[in-house]
Amino acid sequence: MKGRFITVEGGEGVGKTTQLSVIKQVLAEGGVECVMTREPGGTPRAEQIRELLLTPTQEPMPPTCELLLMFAARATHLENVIKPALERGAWVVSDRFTDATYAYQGSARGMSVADIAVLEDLVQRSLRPDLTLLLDAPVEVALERARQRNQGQQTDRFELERAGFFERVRSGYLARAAQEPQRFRVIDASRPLKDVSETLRSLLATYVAEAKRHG
Ligand code: Z5A
Repeated sequence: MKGRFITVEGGEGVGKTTQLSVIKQVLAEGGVECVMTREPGGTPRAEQIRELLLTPTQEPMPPTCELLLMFAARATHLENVIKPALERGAWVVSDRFTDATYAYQGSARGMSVADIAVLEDLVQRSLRPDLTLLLDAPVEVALERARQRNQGQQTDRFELERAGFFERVRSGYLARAAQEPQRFRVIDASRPLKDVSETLRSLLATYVAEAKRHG
């Protein structure tokens, strides 16, 4: 069976990181070797770039700088983690990938979608996720979860943004899901944790079974 590339997407605080353990467990039960990773990050150099992206500083970060750093991190992540894993037949699950760039830098920051597409082609060539799990919840629900989680912790550069920014992120994601319904599965993440986990579990178990049939 060839490797599959699965991405997990959604706005701040929606519950992506929490659900990664469920995803890992379902894939293990399906007998699939799976590499769990994240963006921005996933390699030592990409994690350094993540620090640059998330740490608030006096010097404002122009949106173009933010966009290029996202793809710089992605380039090393792809070459050193994602592609080698897929080539040996492993499955890769990434907590965020390029749909986040379209939602955050494109929809929310207003960067040109055409420019993002040029960088996507340059860095990824033909590589795109096989399946994208989009966890979706109203912004006020997700931000309240993030607020509870972050108590006593330092706020990162994205967490300083206002609700309107995260509304644009959400609508950007939903628009992409509507454009590519065969790749996206939109999951209502506003429900209780165990219901969201159950939906993911059954959806992924079906996906693994189909992948085994198709090779
Ligand atoms: N970014 C970008 O701009 N462009 C890009 O191309 C990429 C990223 C790749 C870092 O991402 C930032 O980079 C991100 C976008 C930007 N900033 N933002 N926003 P990140 O993925 O590393 O961000 P994070 O801080 O790790 O994740 P997150 O989005 O804030 O949260 P989450 O992973 O979706 O949520 P969680 O930590 O799993 O859950 C939040 C809390 O809610 C936690 O206490 C859970 O226990 C609780 N929870 C989870 N699910 C539920 C349910 N169903 N009910 C009740 N409570 C729940």
